[in-house]
Amino acid sequence: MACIFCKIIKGEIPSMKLFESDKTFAFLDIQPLSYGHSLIIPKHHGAKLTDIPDDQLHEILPVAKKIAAASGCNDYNILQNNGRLAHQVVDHVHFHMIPKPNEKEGLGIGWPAQ
Ligand code: IU
Repeated sequence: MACIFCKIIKGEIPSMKLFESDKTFAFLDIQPLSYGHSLIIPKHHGAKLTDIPDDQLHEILPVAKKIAAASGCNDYNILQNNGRLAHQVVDHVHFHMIPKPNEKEGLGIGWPAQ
């Protein structure tokens, strides 16, 4: 299995894990666009959204909401790059949660602005 995100799920490659269930895995992005930039992924391997069964996607947004809330982050983007023209680089479906820190207050308690 050459997929790097499958290796992260299995623990063969270390990650800063934020959440795990039988269907879903979340970890900090290795090249964050902002402090707390996280990736929420289905464990089911598939390059594109159409490759993932619907029942494997149900937890994605609730987990993204939980991670954002736990970090005290109220302003954030959730995005999913699907396909090369949409700037997808890693061929395992993933959703970005990208915090938009408030310049004065940062992300909330314990999460400084960058
Ligand atoms: P994209 O949506 O496929 O363009 O984004 C891939 C993301 O995966 C990007 O933000 C990378 O920094 C991130 N990433 C990672 O967190 N860990 C890795 O080992 C690899 C990529 I490869």
